[in-house]
Amino acid sequence: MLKKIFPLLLACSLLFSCKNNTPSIDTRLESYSRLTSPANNSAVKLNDSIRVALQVTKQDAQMDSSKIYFENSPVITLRGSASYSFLPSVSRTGLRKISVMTFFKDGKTETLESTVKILSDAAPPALKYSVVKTYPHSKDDFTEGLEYYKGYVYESTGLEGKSLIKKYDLISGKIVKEIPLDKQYFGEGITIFDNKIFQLTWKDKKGFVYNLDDFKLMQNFSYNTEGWGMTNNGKELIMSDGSNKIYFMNPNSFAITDKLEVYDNAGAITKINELEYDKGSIYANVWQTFLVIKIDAATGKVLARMDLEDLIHKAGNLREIDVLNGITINPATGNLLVTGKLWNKIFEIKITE
Ligand SMILES: [Ca+2]
Repeated sequence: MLKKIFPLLLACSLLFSCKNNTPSIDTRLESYSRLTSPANNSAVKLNDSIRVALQVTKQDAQMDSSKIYFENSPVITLRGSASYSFLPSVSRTGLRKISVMTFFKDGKTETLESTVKILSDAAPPALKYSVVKTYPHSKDDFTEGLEYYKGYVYESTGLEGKSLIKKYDLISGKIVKEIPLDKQYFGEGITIFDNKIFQLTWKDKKGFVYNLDDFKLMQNFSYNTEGWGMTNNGKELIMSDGSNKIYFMNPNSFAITDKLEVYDNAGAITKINELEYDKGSIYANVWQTFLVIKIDAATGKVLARMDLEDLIHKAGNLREIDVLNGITINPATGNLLVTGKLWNKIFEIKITE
């Protein structure tokens, strides 16, 4: 085995030196300094300052000046040292890059980078709720998308071979229209915009657009991530992909126009699933939890959280039902309509703060 590795290493090193035409120890790659702050992947809260500190590690090296950048925008140029605290100009949560370009007196220039997580500056309060009404829901439906629109519920369901889109009456549950997806697709979030239904699929990176009136397929679109939840803000489609990211998408070109990274005051909230936009906020199911979170659609901050575990026990036989998923607004009351995969009810809940 060793005999095989040694010629390979030799070949690699020869290739490296030939390609780069440099000696095997390249002094230009020698490090002069290291960033002692901020530590990579460290957390900073919105409206907190970020401390940058650089330590010269090479003996006799003398710093001339250094430039600090936040997300590639210059913050300050310092002479003779690189220790500085600044309040970043940022209103959104998420990962951000700090870089320091240092000039040494012998002509060496060195750039070091670190990433910080900008967290929310406030713990999300726990919202209380009460169930004001229940409506029927098919216990055969593996709910992935739920939207209430002009008196009818539109629902997209998952699983290959079982995925469909249906329209039904909220109060009676009576089905008005239903179409299956091709067997290879696992249906995910839906939203209604511009008299069309937009639907995501889970892993195929392919979405569908249907005419709202007759459910006729109008076109396909593609995206680069998994497809999970969907909603819209009256201008853009909004989608989740199972991470802590929420994407805004142009409804005509399907280009991604913006992206949020969702954080509360402790860290990223991942597995964001079904969505519902309402007056500048996005309600979201968090997969495999009992939580609905309320996200600020402008910043990514988690504004509030709501634990719906109580509903699971009212939603059918526990051995048959799956997770909480499916959230929409009843515009007549302003209440939320929520359900879950294979649940036998939709619950109308009123937030009581
Ligand atoms: Ca929804």
